[in-house]
Amino acid sequence: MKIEIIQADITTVQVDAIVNAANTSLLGGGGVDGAIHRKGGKVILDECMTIRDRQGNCKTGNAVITTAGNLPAKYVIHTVGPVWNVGNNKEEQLLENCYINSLKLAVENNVKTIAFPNISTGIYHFPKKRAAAIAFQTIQNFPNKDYFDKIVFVCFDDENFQLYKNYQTNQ
Ligand code: AR6
Repeated sequence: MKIEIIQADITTVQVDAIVNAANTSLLGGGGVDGAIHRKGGKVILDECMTIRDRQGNCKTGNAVITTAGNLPAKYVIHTVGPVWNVGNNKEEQLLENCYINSLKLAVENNVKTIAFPNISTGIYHFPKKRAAAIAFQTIQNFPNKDYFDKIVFVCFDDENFQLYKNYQTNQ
């Protein structure tokens, strides 16, 4: 399994699945979630609504999958990151769960290439350095990691891009 780090808008990335940093409603929002729904089109929202009708809200740390509408990817895996609250609400474990549950769904859907945004590090204010370490460690510890051809960390802001590059260099 190859790990790639790029600085880009995740809606332009050509992989089997991109991951969305969603919220429990699954109905869209700002940040990367807004960009994915805007560019992917209504089909993504329709599928999210069908999932909501079936199971209700998506709990923090869990993930669901839809098709990707007009995006170059085949699927969008929507996961709900924790809102950072001084670290007292199991935020680290919940962020780890986001990566694990997204990877599990990917394996179940024959996704061989997957791109992750820096979940929770925008509107949800998770400290970026800790989030980067969790992202790397969780992927490296995933039992089925060699199932994947490629896992891409898509950084948007300069700070995250530098942190991910440094983390990889210093390993
Ligand atoms: N491509 C890749 N990364 C992006 C993009 C993009 N187009 N746009 C932003 N980022 P955020 P969260 C980065 O706020 O913190 C939404 O309203 C951004 O720089 O999108 O998990 C949801 O509906 C940051 O590093 O997600 C939720 O309510 C990272 O994506 C809430 O925000 C995550 O930032 C989720 O907050």
